Amino acid sequence: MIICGYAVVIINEALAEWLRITPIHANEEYRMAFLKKNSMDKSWFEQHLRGVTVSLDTDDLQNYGTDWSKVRDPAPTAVLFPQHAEQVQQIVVCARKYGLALVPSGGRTGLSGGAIAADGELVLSLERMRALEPVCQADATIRVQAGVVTATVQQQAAAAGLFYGVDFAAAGSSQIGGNIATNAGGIRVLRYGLTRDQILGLEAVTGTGELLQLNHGLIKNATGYDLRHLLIGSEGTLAVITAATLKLWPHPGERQVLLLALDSHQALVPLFIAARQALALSAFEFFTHNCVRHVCAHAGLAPPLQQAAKLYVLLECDAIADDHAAEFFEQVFDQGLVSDGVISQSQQHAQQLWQYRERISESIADLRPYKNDIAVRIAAVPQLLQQLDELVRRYYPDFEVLWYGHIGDGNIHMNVLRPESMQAADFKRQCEQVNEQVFACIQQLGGSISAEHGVGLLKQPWLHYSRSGTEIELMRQIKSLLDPDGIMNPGKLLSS
Ligand code: S2G
Ligand code: ZN
Repeated sequence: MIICGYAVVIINEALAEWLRITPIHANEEYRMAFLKKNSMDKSWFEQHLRGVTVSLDTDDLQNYGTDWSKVRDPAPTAVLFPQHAEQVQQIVVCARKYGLALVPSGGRTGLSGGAIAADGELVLSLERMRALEPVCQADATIRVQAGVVTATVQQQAAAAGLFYGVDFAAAGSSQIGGNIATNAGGIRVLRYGLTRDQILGLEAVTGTGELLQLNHGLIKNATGYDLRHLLIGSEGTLAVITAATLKLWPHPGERQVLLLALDSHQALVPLFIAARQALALSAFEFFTHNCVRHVCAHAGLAPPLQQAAKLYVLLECDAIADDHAAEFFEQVFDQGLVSDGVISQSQQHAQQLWQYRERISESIADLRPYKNDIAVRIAAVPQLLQQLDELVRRYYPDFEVLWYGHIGDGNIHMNVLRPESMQAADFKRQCEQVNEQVFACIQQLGGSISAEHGVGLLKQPWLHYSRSGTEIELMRQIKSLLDPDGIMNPGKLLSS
């Protein structure tokens, strides 16, 4: 074989044309030679992707090539802005033909590096695909394109007297397509489930360039494998989500928030059981006192209670009569589960109390914490917290660790703050060493090393703690079927 890069490109191009498939193993070499040969300038895209908006601007490459994890420096080749599914198909077919990697991109609020483009990929941004249809009252659904912001869906549902069940702090920036690709959870999974549970119809373009219309908004459909659930949570590695039909719920009306002080994490599950029996719960969250300290400093808030507590529970339920609330509080106080508490007196007060939980993440974002987002069955939460507490004391004696999360679905966020005296690289290395211990606990409890933030780039080395070798091989085979050229978000979720 002639060895110069140019000749390799010619041979590969002929091969690709003949096979209509670019062999993934040739991709890197082929791609670099291709980029060089074709100097991938604006005219190349105008020629090969007619009608598709493309940006090669440095600012766009920097902005669209990263996500909230910032785990690698962005370095995409270009950012593409399709307006509809047919243009997404056009992009996939072109990427297959020339062996170019695609990174689907929504609101880029991900925390595991799933939307990072650091190796010359093409970022496929869905942000120009923002169409939404009117709410269908009969079906209690809304059909939206992938680029619609989560908060917009919430507003459209409320305007129609209905309720979109998924909510989290980043809802004002995240997009529905990205929520589906990562199966986003949030604060009300306890009552409404995950994003997965809201999807009645799904439109997507697979890595072969086929356009799928899945389930068509049906509630019942017993006609074989449910392919929408294969794509939900696949992090852009199988297909590009282009639209969805979302389930809407009856609006819950006025809600009550109780913020309760606890002396021990052993009280968490008994309190959860008591609350679920006594109240119509929609959320049951917890956080340690140092979370309150960071939120109060960040947001300029007074502490929620006069006396600082070891940890807190914030629960949300349907509005309750004063005497019922007092009765519940008295019950759990007498059982020694809580030491203090406050109940919201208005919807505005409820929203104020939510700030102590919802603003934790933003209050420490600048400190670049090392994040663990783990899950076990609710019954195993006390044992997990006990084991992790012992690990933290042994391996992180000088680190500040913030614990918060969603007891109502077994999801714990363990955020470790880097000591000022420690270099970022040393800190990351030490945290990753401790991961082996943390994830061994998770594995022993049958838990998940990534509850809601996805695997992306960051959690890949530890996937085997939650998924068996057989499962990982099956995932690889499914990927090779839906993305035979390996162009779909390569290197994410499954190591290449
Ligand atoms: C939460 C938000 C992201 C983070 O607050 O429940 O999922 O900081 C988190 O971990
Ligand atoms: Zn969370």
